[in-house]
Amino acid sequence: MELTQLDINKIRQEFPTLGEKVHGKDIVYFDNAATSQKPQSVIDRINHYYEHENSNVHRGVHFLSQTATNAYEHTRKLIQSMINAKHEHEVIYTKGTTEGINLVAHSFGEKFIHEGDEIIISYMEHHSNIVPWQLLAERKKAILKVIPVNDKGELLMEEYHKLLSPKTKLVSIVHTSNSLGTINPVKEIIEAARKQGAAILIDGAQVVPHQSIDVQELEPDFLVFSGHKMFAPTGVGVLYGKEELLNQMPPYMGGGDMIDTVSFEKTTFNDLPHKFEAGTPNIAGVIGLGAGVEFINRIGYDYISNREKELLDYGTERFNEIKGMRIIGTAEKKASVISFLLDDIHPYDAGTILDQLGIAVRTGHHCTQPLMKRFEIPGTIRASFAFYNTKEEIDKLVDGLQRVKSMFGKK
Ligand code: C6P
Repeated sequence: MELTQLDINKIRQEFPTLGEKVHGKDIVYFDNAATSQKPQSVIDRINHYYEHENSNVHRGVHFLSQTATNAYEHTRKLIQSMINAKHEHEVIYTKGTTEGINLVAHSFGEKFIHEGDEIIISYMEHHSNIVPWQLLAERKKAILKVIPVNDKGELLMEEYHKLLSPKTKLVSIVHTSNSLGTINPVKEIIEAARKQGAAILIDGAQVVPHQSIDVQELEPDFLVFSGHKMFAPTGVGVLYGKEELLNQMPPYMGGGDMIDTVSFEKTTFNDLPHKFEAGTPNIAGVIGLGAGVEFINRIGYDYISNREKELLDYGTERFNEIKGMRIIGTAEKKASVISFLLDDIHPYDAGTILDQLGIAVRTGHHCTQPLMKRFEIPGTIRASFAFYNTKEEIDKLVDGLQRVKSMFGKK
């Protein structure tokens, strides 16, 4: 679908929070990598569920339960089609990316990781894709190996190929870095891991909201992402896993809905996907996630990624006009994230002044402390754009940064 600037203004009106005032100023929201804003259609869909459909799923023959179950399962179909999964039951609902990775670390790790096995991650992983593997490595006496990055914030692929060996049992890599914006060569990463017989998990938290992903083409074993970064509510996300592997993995949590039969002597488990969805799930969240996917479908990934590329290029150009600007993360392939430092001004101070101007950016280590250590910095100021942002908003941020500089007596 071809969208004009006029259309963007109209779409912005669908997001109530984009009309908010902060400290008396029109809000400029550049913290989309932390969480995106929600369109009215998602908010309305959640309200509709609570007002007209509220009931538990998979448990009742009554009308409301059937209605809620249908809506809940409809989202699964939408996700299946969005990522082109072969089977609907390869889509497992989680709380988000973090829970998806922990599920795999526990369940896959329990079955397939043994003493001396190796797990490969990278320097640019979010803590969610580091700590679960560290805990697993400790439990199993396995070894964690880390792919280094160059000064532009790109993976050193020759080092990756050297780290791979028949001992490698799992490679878990972020598709798009939340701190640097780097888009990793996941196809090459997956193919090389596959040759060694290793399983591959892709952390898709920062890609699924921006770019279309086809799991049958890429062929990861697992893909995880969060609803709240893709216009949907918090507390809901997805673990995609290949059927064959998921079937071999033990349950993560025990409880209602994940069982077939229970007796004190022996319990048997439900089929996929329910085996991994114990307890009453986040029904409203899942239904809201479906509305988020429908929103993305309406706008179209092509439009989203083209527009975000335009914003990234414009932002990078404008930021580079500022004296004392140091962009951290200058990879050839980048998503719409600009992380930077300004002279020797502490990111927290800059963030606080920008907030007074109504501008929301994130400051700090962005849950990537090892990466910050690699660049020998305490953290960055991060502006992350969504397709609904505008060049005028970027201009406001640039003016704001000049203001920050002058408050610190910088030329
Ligand atoms: N990054 C950011 O501001 P959860 O919290 O489970 O929805 O997502 C965790 C996560 C995992 N991987 C990547 C690449 C991520 O970016 C995130 C979340 C947010 O950058 C919050 S720290």
